[in-house]
Amino acid sequence: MNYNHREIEEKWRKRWRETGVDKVREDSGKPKYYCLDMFPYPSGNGLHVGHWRGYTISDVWSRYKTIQGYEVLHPMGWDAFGLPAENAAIKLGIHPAVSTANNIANFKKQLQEIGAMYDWDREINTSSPEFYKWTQYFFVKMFERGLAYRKKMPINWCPSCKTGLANEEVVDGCCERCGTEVTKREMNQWMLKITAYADRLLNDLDKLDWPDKVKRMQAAWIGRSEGARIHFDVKGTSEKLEVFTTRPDTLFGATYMVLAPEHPLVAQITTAEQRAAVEAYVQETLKKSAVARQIVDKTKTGVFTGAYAVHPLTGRDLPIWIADYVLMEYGTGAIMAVPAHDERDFDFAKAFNLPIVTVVAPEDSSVGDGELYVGPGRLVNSGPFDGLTVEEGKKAIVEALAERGIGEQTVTYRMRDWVFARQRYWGEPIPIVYCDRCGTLPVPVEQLPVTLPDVERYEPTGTGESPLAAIESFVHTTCPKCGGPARRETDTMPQWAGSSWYFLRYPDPNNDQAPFSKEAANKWLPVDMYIGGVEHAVLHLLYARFFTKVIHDLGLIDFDEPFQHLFNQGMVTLNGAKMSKSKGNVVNPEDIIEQFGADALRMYELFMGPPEDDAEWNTNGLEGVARFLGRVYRLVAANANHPAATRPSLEKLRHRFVATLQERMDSFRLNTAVSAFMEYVNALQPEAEKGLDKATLETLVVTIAPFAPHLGEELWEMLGHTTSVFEADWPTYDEKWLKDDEVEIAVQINGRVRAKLVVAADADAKTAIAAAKAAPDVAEWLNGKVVKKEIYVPGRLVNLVVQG
Ligand code: ANZ
Ligand code: ZN
Repeated sequence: MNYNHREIEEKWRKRWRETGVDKVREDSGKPKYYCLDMFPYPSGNGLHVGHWRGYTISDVWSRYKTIQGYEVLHPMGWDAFGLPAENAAIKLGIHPAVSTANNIANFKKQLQEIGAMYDWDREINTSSPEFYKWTQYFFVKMFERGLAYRKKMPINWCPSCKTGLANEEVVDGCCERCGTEVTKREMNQWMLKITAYADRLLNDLDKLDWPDKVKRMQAAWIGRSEGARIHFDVKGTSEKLEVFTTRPDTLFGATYMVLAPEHPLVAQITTAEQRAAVEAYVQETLKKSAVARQIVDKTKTGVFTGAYAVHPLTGRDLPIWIADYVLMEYGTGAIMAVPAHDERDFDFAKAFNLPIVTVVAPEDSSVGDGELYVGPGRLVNSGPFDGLTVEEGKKAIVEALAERGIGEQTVTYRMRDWVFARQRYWGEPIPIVYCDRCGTLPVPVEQLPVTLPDVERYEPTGTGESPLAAIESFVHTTCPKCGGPARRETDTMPQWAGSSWYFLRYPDPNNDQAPFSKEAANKWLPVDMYIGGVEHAVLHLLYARFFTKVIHDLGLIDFDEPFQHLFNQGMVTLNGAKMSKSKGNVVNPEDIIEQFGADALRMYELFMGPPEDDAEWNTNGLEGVARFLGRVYRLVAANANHPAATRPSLEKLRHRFVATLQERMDSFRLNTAVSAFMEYVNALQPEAEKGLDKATLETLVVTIAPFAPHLGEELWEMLGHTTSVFEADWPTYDEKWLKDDEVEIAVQINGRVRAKLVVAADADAKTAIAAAKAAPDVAEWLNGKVVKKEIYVPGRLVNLVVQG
């Protein structure tokens, strides 16, 4: 009668493997449910109990949905390309393919130990040619549609990883992976035109059941700004200077212009006297990160170019400066400065003694001339536009400019196109061939995959070329068009490529004719529940949404958003810090499973706290959960062979438990769902002497099975069932058992008990007093008297104070 977790867990894991209980049945006829984990990067460190929080949540949820009657797709795979495997290869001299395979084997073993219900027949690996063939295929399709293009441009360059980085991989001016400060470097880059999808990526956020925080982060990343472009003449030249502004209404307040130091016009317009100062400043700026340059309250620096622009409406001269607070990557890389109404311009004007002209005044004229004012109001000092509101002014001024052909309404995005090339080895080769005669050509689809060749040395060359460039047999190929000699592209795709569409592959993982069949994808997607860390709020989730939209537009799927519901689990901390191998504060799941069992670990992972919040690991808490599972085991075992007859007290507890659990599951409060079991078992304890009935035992076992699947199966078998508990039905409850009890209350008149009355225990004062007054004995007493005061003590008494 003792709970032997080792024996039970081993027994059921073996049984599941034999019966294939976790395999998806495509023909079951049940409604589908796709529950997906963000697949892991198989690192050499293995998984610690912190990683298991997310995997536990998704597995519990998948099993819950299974018992609820859904056909659940809950697959797992490996995001296997990327820098860490390659960096490890350089350090340890092991081929990335070998170390990746070892790491995958270890991860898989670990995941099987938590009893997770993955359908391993659908396992995918982004670094396998069968998979990356299709990643390359999507690149070719994008190339054909003009969505993949090559461009010489300054890119973020990590001097330590010796590779280009996407903007998304630069955090606070440093490389996301190694922390080295990122510099700029001019290189030919493959780019994906994600900006063509900016509006859809923004607008379709509305369709998604995602945490607001994540939606806001994506919206901020896309950064849509409505405004205008305005053209200024550069005085004494034929050059035009174009600015982007969100405040065309303040045009009359522009008193100077600012170019980003990298702006191409700088060299042309700078006067001889100013050249030296300008060049020095440009050099200085190139060393700074975009983030450092944008800090609002930092001291403003800049240099006058010696040149002037002409105000398009007043004809006044506006000195043209360069300053690092204007970024080349945003808008047009140039601004009209309006110091009276923009904080950064205001600080700059103060620092360099430039004029400040107020052109918007608040209705109560509480702000004086030359002071900073960023609020609403009416235009002043703006010639024919005086008196208009800010909104009216924007419209009228843009119209006036548009008539003269020197300005137009426009939208600008913060998001840039996606730098889609890395000068590294361990990634998907970009399937492009260069022919001297035919130009740049995609590798024909029937020749895919372009397989990653073996190399001797993984070190990036540092010349800006990937290690593949040194492999003659890879580089030299024949042109797919003319058959003449040609060269292959040697850059590889970024880490994010495979993860941008892997979720589409699980429904049809072995297809070698297409990335997936349309039918399979349309059947299973969108993903119903996507579970993973909040660190993917922007990059992965944005790229995956972009790929999905492109694939939709290629006609390969009918939906255009991949993940309907997103859940971000909180982190597990130890001593207040995020668990991580590098910090040395990890708890090893193997040890925990050996001592307490996988079921206890699973349940504890949920019990730690609200699933979306960070939670501190506490071994005492885990022990408590393990003891609780022992109690459940003994409670069921003691009654399994001779269940008692049903009785109302058990019925009531059971229906109430099911209702409570249901409510907590539906609102995804999985920690309180675990407490519901504890509350239920506590309430059953006094009933246990009289014995528990079959319905009580089965309800407990079926509902606990998603949380503690090994124990669930064991007890289900003990109750005489020969099929898996996951084929059982989720229990329902009857409202009638939820109604509260009735209680007997006393009715006093002037402090003396005159009658007894039965009311609902949760009756409110009004109902109880009305019932008291209407009671036969009481009504008699009240006859002809005036009730001065009515008091209700819930569950106890009604006191009526009467006169006369
Ligand atoms: C004149 C003006 C007057 C502006 C005013 C603001 C207030 P968001 O909302 O982020 O789109 N700007 C434009 N391009 C820039 C660049 N490359 N680097 C730095 N700043 C730039 O901000 C748009 C505003 O930021 C633009 O509107 C411009 O300043 C500035 F009372 O133009 B504004
Ligand atoms: Zn050719």
